[in-house]
Amino acid sequence: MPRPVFYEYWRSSAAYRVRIALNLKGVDYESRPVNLLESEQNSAEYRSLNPQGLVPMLDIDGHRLTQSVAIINYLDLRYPNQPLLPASAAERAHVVAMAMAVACDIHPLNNLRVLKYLKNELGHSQDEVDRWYAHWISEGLPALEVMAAPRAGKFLFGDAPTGADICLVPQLYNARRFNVPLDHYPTLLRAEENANKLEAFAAAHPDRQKVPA
Ligand SMILES: N[C@@H](CCC(=O)N[C@@H](CS)C(=O)NCC(=O)O)C(=O)O
Repeated sequence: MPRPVFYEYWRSSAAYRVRIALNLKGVDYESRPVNLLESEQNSAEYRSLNPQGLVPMLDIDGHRLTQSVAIINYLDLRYPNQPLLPASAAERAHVVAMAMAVACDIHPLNNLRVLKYLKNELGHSQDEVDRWYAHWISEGLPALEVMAAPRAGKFLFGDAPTGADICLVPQLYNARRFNVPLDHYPTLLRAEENANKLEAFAAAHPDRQKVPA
């Protein structure tokens, strides 16, 4: 099988999630940058690969996979070493709920195209857009802290990283970029700190990616 090709952008948090999963699973891949600031995601060429015009997209095993959570799920089934979800149905639902609290309820509201629409089409100022961004993070993270705390260990669930940590770490990276205070989330910060001690997470950090010229 040819090497998987990963269409991504260094600062995309959805791509950051998949980089972590690829690293945790030990999958060797070729990175193919899609420059979001140059709107390459909207080119006819890229939309022919992903009709949604979003990164990431993973070309693997003859499949073109989109949606970070679906890609991570594929990788988890395809490479069962180091499972990213617990085996029990109830624990799995808990971990998926935490991942979705980020991936479905925080991240989409702060996506580039949403921010551009607020500014360019609806005429909001940069200050208002920044407040919007911070608002949805500050709305979502307190709930995630409460969800995670009772069953967290070194990570959001127990002592091994799961899909929930894979979604958390890029979201906290985004929060810091927009100066959102994070002091009230000890469980989230502990999971992040332990995650970033792992090379799979550290190597996926945006600062370690190739930035398009
Ligand atoms: N639900 C999608 C979200 C993907 C997404 O929002 N990607 C962003 C980067 S993090 C993007 O491509 N944005 C381009 C745009 O907004 O035009 C996933 O998890 O893969």
